[in-house]
Amino acid sequence: MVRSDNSRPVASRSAVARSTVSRRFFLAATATTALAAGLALHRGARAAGTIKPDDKSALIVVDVQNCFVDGGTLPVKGGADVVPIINRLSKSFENIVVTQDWHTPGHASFASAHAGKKPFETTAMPYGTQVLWPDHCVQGSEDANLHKDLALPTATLIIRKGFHKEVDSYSAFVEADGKTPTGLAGYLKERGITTVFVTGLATDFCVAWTALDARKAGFATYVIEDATRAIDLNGSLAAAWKQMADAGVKRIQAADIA
Ligand code: VGL
Ligand code: ZN
Repeated sequence: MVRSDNSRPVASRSAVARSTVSRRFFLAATATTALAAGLALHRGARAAGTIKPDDKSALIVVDVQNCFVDGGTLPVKGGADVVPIINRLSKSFENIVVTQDWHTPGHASFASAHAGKKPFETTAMPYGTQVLWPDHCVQGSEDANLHKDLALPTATLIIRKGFHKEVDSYSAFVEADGKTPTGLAGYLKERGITTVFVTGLATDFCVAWTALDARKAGFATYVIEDATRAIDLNGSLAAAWKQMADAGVKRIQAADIA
């Protein structure tokens, strides 16, 4: 406990000098600690390994597919880096669900399906603005397969999404029309899951939309940031984190998981 000098009615010169030195040191140390704590809080960090998933928790592994890593049709920078992190995390989870982006040939989210449009431009769809992508993750193709090093033998469900030709589905819960469920919420709820931890690709699209819909469906929701990688198109990553924070999605790191 730090005690004020005023509590000493008489102080010798040397005691005052000593206390000045120690107060200065204390202030400097406090400022440094506060700064470090501020940075840590800003990043959502907590003491390592303090979140322990239980039997009501599920790990959701979003779209860790060939299409989203180097050599794929819509590569996300550093996409393959999430594979060993997710494999390690999976050992802490009793319940694991995997998703696959699973488009028809000529899917409406492909720029090639819209005359005069190029990838990464947008178009108006009946359900809102749609970013147009290169052809990717076509059903049954090698490109749509899960990454070969993803090792999740205890995963119990693979949910495929984006298979309606005229509707995209970034979210693993609800298609982009905002109303067609994929069935994932029902599966998780029937199995008594209350908390989900979202990982995979891409942070600012399928991971974010999945996390936001998880909150809407009533799940406590964490995104494990370093187990995701982003596309970051026109500020989409910062916007996604803002939306997730506003919705009560908690941003954590893999080291936070016990
Ligand atoms: C995704 C763009 C298009 C994703 C899927 O998995 O984040 N992004 N389709
Ligand atoms: Zn897609």
